Amino acid sequence: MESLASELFKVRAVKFGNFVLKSGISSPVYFDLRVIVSHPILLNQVSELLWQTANNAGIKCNSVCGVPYTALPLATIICSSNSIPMLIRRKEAKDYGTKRLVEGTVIPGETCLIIEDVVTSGSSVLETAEVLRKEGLKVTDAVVLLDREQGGRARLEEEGIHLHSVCSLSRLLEILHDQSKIDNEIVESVKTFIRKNACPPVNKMANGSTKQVNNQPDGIPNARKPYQEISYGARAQLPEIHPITAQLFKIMEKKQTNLCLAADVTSSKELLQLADSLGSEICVLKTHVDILNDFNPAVFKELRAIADKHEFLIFEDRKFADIGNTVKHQYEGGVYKIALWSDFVNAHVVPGPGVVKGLKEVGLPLNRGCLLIAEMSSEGSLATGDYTKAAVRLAEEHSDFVIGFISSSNISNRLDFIHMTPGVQMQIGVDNLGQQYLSPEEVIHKKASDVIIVGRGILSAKDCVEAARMYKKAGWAAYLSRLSSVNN
Ligand code: S5P
Repeated sequence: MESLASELFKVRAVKFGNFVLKSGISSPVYFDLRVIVSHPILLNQVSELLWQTANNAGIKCNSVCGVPYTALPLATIICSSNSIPMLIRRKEAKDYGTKRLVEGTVIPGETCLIIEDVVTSGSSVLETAEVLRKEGLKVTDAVVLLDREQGGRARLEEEGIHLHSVCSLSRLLEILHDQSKIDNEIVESVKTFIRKNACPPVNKMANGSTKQVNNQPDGIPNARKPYQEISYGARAQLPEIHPITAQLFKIMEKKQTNLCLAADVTSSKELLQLADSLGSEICVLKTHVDILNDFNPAVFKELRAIADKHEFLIFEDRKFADIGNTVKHQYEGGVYKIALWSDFVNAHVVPGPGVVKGLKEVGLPLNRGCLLIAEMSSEGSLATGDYTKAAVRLAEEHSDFVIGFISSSNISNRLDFIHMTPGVQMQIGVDNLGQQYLSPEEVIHKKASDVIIVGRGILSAKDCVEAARMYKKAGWAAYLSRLSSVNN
């Protein structure tokens, strides 16, 4: 164990410092076991230790399944070296062919052992166990390399799964301390962090399912706590952030702008002219391709070139709202071929998960992203309360593709999600069709959104460039005052 700990430290699979986690919490320790695939000796050593731990615990199993993705190579090595059948759990069911969630030969009634790299709350192991159990398999044990001791063991036990760990976080700290790799101060700060961040208890529901207790304030799921505030630039560096969100945060920091232009014009020439003259003021240009009177594909080639020149992203505000199979075609094909030129799109959540799954099939291979419309700026909007909460949950379940929300305020404490808010003008009020306007200060500072979306506030001005500069300045000032008021 001593040599393994020292190797993990050496290859930076375990790091000490200050790491902002997706939840916005700063952690003094961070594990990234994905790196071990680049170190074959270590990879074999970890696999061997996992299997030894299973044997020492007297576990009998018919097959082994690694929690995707980090534990997949570990399970493969274990199965190959010990001649045990392996099962692979898919994260997504394929839309074609066999539609299986588990690959390999499943014999209902047999026992499958789960392998995982790190356990915190136990939720990843549970997710995999649920899928295997639905196939009729028995899941009674899981073997993990590292138990962070944050409540995962107890949670799994409640679900009938015994957790066996090769090493606990406290043991790892002890070994690294003995090897003089970390000092007392680090050991204490990690221990305090673990104590304070134990996972919340679990509610047993009447129907037998379990649900994490929401201990966040004000009924909105995971509303951001005021002390969790970091810059756009720092958010770009968050672990496992979507590449589009990372790119967007970097652009915002570099150009000092959180302004998205709603380029609601009906001629292509006007669209391109606007993009070029306002490009340096904005981080995103939002289009409604279907309002152009003279659309042709060459326009979007040109728009892409302008976007690259001025460094902004293109967001087609298509508001997809159909079943998965239809939105797939709408996104990929037709005359507009939106997926070809738009960095990200948005979708209503009214159809349920299918709309995201359909879009994802097209967008994921192209590295595109999607915002979910969790709230709307129009008077009498029905997107409120439970609907908004459902949108947040859907985003969390598909964060490999969903990059954030269209919402009037901050609705998720995950700092890797971006919040974009339309209905912004200097002059607050309502237009004659029910569009409601708030000021940049209100939206960015008070409501803690990230990006202001401005259309007519700029487009109806005498001088669009000057108006865009004014919104850019106001949005950025509101962001700076939010940062300083929260962090001081
Ligand atoms: O709730 C919403 C969502 C969106 S994306 N309310 C909105 O107004 N929008 C879009 O933002 C709308 O389609 C339009 O393109 C832009 C607002 O334009 P403005 O002229 O009212 O600033």
